[in-house]
Formats: sequence, structure tokens, C-alpha cells
Amino acid sequence: MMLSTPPSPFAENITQAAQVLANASRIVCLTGAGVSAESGVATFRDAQTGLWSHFNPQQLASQAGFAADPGLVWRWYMQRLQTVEAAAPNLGHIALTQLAQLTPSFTLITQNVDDIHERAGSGNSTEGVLHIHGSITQFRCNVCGFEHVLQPFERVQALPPICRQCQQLVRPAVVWFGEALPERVSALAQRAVAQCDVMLVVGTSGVVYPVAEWPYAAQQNGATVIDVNPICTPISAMADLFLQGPGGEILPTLLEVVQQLRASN
Ligand code: BV8
Ligand code: ZN
Repeated sequence: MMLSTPPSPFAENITQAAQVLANASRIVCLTGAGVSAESGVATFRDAQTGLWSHFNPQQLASQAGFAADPGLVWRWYMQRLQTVEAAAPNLGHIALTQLAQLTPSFTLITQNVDDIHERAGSGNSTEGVLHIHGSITQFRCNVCGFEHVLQPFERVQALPPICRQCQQLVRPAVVWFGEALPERVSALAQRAVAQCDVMLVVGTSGVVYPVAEWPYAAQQNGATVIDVNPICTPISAMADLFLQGPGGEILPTLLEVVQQLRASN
């Protein structure tokens, strides 16, 4: 059956990857900051442009960083929140929602704290989008965990809001370095990783743990690992198939070939 050759310099790999995805029964898709790059949200490592270039994100995204300068951390998150809210889903996000509809079981695990996957239409499955590192759009008390609904005036405040329950500082509901992953989400994610037959990894440098171990765990359980990234990373090196390029280009092409294969079956 002649497939229309996808317009990609890596047509061979794309066709192979599409065949694997078209035959898969349980797909896990693991995304990182790269999937949101084409929406204008700087990736975690190059997010340090301009104002923030002289700060280390690992410092800011930590209890120590928050304790040292809660105002600086609060303003960093308010600026990132503004960028996320202004960002629209790109063709990569949209292709993932359509791929999910073609697959019997599709679990989306994201390391991103933005809500762009949801706004693209992902997450309509029972589990929704598994935010393994939390969400920048939600807030809670740093001490008692009491949920906080952000008020417009609090976005431009120099300091974080105060918890209504215990008067401690409010922080974004993200997982900081040195903090444990959310238990329920992590259990759901690790079960999906253990049971999948394909793991599609998109836009992650694969350097943040324990999530960086999950492609290896999937592969050890017999899954095929496909990596989508414009550059080589430890994940592209271990992947069974490496599709080099931006997600916004590769994923729609991949989806098109999967749809052709599905239609011909
Ligand atoms: C924990 C929320 C323990 C905050 C984030 C071994 C085991 C366990 C832990 C560790 C370990 N070794 C070290 C640790 C500690 C630490 C860690 O991993 N450190 C690293 C730096 C060495 N891990 C932790 O602290 C974790 N917690 O282990 O707790 C514990 C247990 C019990 C009790 C207490 C404690 C928690 C880690 C979570 C940190 N929080 N985010 C916030 O966002 O502000 S991580 C943050 O960085 C992001 O969420 C994301 O996960 C990560 C950045 O990674 P990427 O998404 O990959 O982004 P990056 O910019 O790096 O790369 C982007 C990629 O996209 C690039 O490859 C680029 O080429 C590509 N790209 C660019 N354009 C495109 C593209 N791809 C496709 N298309 C494009 N157009
Ligand atoms: Zn509190």
C-alpha cells in the first residue's frame, strides 16, 4: 500500500513511527517544555531570557528560593502565568488530541505546568492530563495546602498573597525541586508507563528526575520509545525511533500517516 511520503527529511523514521503508533493499543505520551515552545512559551532552560537571565530556575523553583526571596519567586511565576495565558495551542498540541482519539488507550503525562494541552482539547479521557509537576494556574498555601483562588490584584503584587486559613504564604501549585511528585498523579502515570506498548516522548531534555527515568522503564517493559525533539538528548539516544524536528511539524505529519494507515486497515 503506497503511503504518501510525508514531507519530512526523516520520512523513513516517520513512516516506521506511524506504523508503531497505528498498531498500538496503549500509548503513553510524555511531554516537556518543548511541546509548548511553538506557542511562545520559552522552554524551562531558555526561559531565563531578559529579566530572569541571571537567575537559575532550579533556584527559583524551590522552597529555599521561595524562602530567600518570596517576592522574586512570586513575580517570576506571575510573569510566566501571563505568558502561558497568552499562549495558544500549536499544531503539535492539536495533533496529540487527534492521535488520542485514534487510540484505544492514550495517557498524556506532561511535565509542563501550563494548561495548553487542556486548551487544545486533551484530557477529555477519564484521567485527564496528568500534570506530574503540577500547574501554574492553581495556587495553594505553602504550609497548610489550603487552596487559594488568585485575585486579579494579587497578580501585580510585589509579594505572594497570604493564606486565609493560616496566614502563611501562598505559592503556585507546582512541584518544586526537592519536593515529592503528587502521589495520585504519579501512581496513575507510573501504572500507564508500566503497561504501555508505545511511549511517545515530545520536547523534553530528559534531565529532570524521577520522570527522566520513565522512558527507560517503559522500554524495559517492552514498549517502543519514540522521541520527538529538534536536538539530540539522552532520550533521543535511547529511543527506538528518533524523529528530529519541532513537534509542531513532526506531530501533524505523524498523525497524517497514522490516519492513512488506520483508514487502510
Ligand atoms: C524529587 C515545576 C524527591 C516548577 C519542575 C534522581 C531521582 C529523583 C530526584 C532527583 C534525582 N536526581 C536529582 C534529583 C532532584 C531533582 C532533579 O531532577 N534535578 C535535576 C535538575 C538533576 N528532582 C526533583 O527535585 C523532583 N523531586 O525527586 O523529590 C523527594 C521524594 C520524597 C520526598 C521529598 C522529595 C522534582 C522535580 C520537579 C521540578 N519542577 N517544574 C516550575 O515549572 O517552575 S521541573 C521543570 O523543569 C519542568 O516542569 C520540566 O519538567 C523541567 C524542564 O524539563 P523539560 O520539560 O525537558 O524542558 P527543557 O527546557 O529542559 O527542555 C526542553 C526540550 O524541548 C529541549 O530538549 C529542546 O530541544 C526541546 N524543544 C525545543 N523546541 C522544541 C522542542 N521539542 C519539540 N518541539 C519544539 N518546537
Ligand atoms: Zn495555610
